Amino acid sequence: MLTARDDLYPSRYGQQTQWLPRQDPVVHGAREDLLAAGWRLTDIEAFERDGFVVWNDVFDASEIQAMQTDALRMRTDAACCAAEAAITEPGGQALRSLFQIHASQALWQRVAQDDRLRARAQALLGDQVYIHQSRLNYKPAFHGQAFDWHSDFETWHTEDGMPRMRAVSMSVTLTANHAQNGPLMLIPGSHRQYITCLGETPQDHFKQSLQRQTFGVPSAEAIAQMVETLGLVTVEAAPGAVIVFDCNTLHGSNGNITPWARSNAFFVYNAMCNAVQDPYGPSATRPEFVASRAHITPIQAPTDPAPIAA
Ligand code: 6CS
Ligand code: FE
Repeated sequence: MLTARDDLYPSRYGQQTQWLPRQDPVVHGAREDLLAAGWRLTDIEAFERDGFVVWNDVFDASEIQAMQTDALRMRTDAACCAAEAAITEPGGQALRSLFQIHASQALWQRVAQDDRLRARAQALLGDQVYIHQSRLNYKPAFHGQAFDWHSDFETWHTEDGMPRMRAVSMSVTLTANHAQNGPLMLIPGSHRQYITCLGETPQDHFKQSLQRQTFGVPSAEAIAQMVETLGLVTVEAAPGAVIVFDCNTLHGSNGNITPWARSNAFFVYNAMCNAVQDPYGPSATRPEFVASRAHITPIQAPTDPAPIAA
């Protein structure tokens, strides 16, 4: 009999990488609910098999224009850039990420509530959902730096106390994601195994990991073996696409030295029944801007269903 605090996914202990089996479904909801929310059957099958799926042309040009305008506004807004939720690129001043955009900015709250995201996440996870984390990753032209290979769930479980694999990320492409400007790379099928990481979590790890994550990342050998077996997919997409990926799908992205920013807005939907508890690792809880904890309530449909506009 499992107790509520049994840790099915222990990580960052011992000397050896372990490959543990996933003990949670990938698609939690009923197929008819996913279809009713706008999932196509081929997408459901792809998500189940690969741990991600890409929807093109979800948001139209005017909606993307509104998001791009607001992303640029926030990037030059002194209050936004001074906030704890603003993370600069390692060793530089360029803005790398702006967290908690769903809670601090009206436009992004509206995007997070949108049926094309929220309703589809709710159907996939088979429960009401809340935003565990949101962020705008700017990956600026010339200065955008890499995101090392990782499973988000490994961090959210170990450092935030997310019990099970019942969360999904939805990444809206605000600019063209080319092969050259540091697009998201994913390992198809990697969501089915949980690769434990080595090394103990440093104190206040988020102050380093959000700039460059070196703990809670699988070993190079494990990544090489996964890629050898499963391959590697680079997502190239026009603005307005949505990259939907399971919380445990291994992903990363290269730096960006091109003149073209690769800016994406990420919303992480977690099932209410999977709300974060105490961290499963030894570290202290992370701040609210990285992991919602203080007021966990289901995200609702937009009160104003008008198209997204600045
Ligand atoms: O620590 C986190 O929660 C963040 N780190 C990465 C590299 N991806 C997920 C999330 O943004
Ligand atoms: Fe990530």
